[in-house]
Amino acid sequence: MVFMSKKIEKIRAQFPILKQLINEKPLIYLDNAATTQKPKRVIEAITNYYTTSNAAVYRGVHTLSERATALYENARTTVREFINAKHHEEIIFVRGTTEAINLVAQSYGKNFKANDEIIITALEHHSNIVPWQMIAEKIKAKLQVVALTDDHAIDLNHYKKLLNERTKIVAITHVSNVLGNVLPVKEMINLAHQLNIPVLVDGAQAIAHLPIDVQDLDCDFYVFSGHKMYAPDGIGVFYGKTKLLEKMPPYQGGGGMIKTVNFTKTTYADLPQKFEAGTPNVSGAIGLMAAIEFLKEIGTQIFTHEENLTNYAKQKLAEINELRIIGMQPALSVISFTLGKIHPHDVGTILNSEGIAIRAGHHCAMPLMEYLGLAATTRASFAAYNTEAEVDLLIAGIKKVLTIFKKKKF
Ligand code: 7TS
Repeated sequence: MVFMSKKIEKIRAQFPILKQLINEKPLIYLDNAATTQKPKRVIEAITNYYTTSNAAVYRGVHTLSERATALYENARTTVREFINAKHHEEIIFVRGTTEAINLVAQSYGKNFKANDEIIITALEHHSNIVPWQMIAEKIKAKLQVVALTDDHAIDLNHYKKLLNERTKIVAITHVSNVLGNVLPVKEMINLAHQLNIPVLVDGAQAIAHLPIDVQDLDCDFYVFSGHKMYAPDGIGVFYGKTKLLEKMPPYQGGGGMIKTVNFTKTTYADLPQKFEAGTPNVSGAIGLMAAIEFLKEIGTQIFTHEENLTNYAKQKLAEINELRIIGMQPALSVISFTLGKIHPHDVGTILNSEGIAIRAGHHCAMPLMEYLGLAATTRASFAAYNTEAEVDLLIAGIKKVLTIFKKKKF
């Protein structure tokens, strides 16, 4: 434990933003499921790039362009190794999870026909619902939603019943952004593959908290956002198996994604450029590479720290009578709760006055909220730099909320 807390202190020291006071209290940042803070090496990698190497990639014959291209492709290699993808061209840089899912829905979805079926789950973020709805509406396909069991796990029997020869794709989150539960994705992939159905896994909430091996999972697509794994905004990863990517039409047209263009016919570039139209986010990719180096350096034992911290927080929160933890499954780094009849926005505002940042609302998962019979929850989510002492201050903050509302006789 002493060893671990020294390690966490070392990690914290790498995050300049954590050193500030908010409302005269030390910042306690517990909104990591929304976005994580950035370590110095990520900030420095971006500054360095703009100080020494900034140029348009692929297009120039000059030194800076060559340097920028090499860095951009190194970032791709770093991502490939990080998720254990087989081929370099299977890593496509996108804006984030949302863009990656839209890409698959618009491109892979081009083959869908009326009455085809798309399977998602009741736990999905809007990003893994709306793009499918859009394509389903256009071609009159059907969205099928896997139900949850009474204890909020995926109902695998229902899933098995939904899988059939009309199913064209399964799109599932790896970890819920509201309840924090880890889905049995490997088993779900295996079941879909028995019917030759491809599976997209939304890894937005998993990538910073679990080791990811896309070959071991055998998923067909894996997507995630850099900003939830200590990297900058506006950069994300779309992984796809080569044989599927080769068959898919480009999602966007423009510069960089072509071989030849004339006014009657355009031929497309090979992978991965086929899916990277326009000037890419080079500094973002370099920031992502630095974030992966950071994650590699802190090592996977940090995941155990996050798990212990989540369990500790759950145990402490459960001791508060008025508080109800939402979700009955073991959680990974995310805890949602309600506090009597106090609105989560009020909880969030009072916690903010104590320097504590949490999220309140529907967490872009309105169908799940409806399923749970709730309008909103308060959500605390953890990252590598959070500590037990911060959880204790969260608990004290929540007790303060209760005291304020008791005085108001709410
Ligand atoms: N999928 C999941 C499971 C998510 O949690 C999020 C973002 C997204 C997709 C979309 O990611 P983006 O980077 O493309 O926006 N989730 C949250 C959240 O829980 N609070 O703020 C954003």
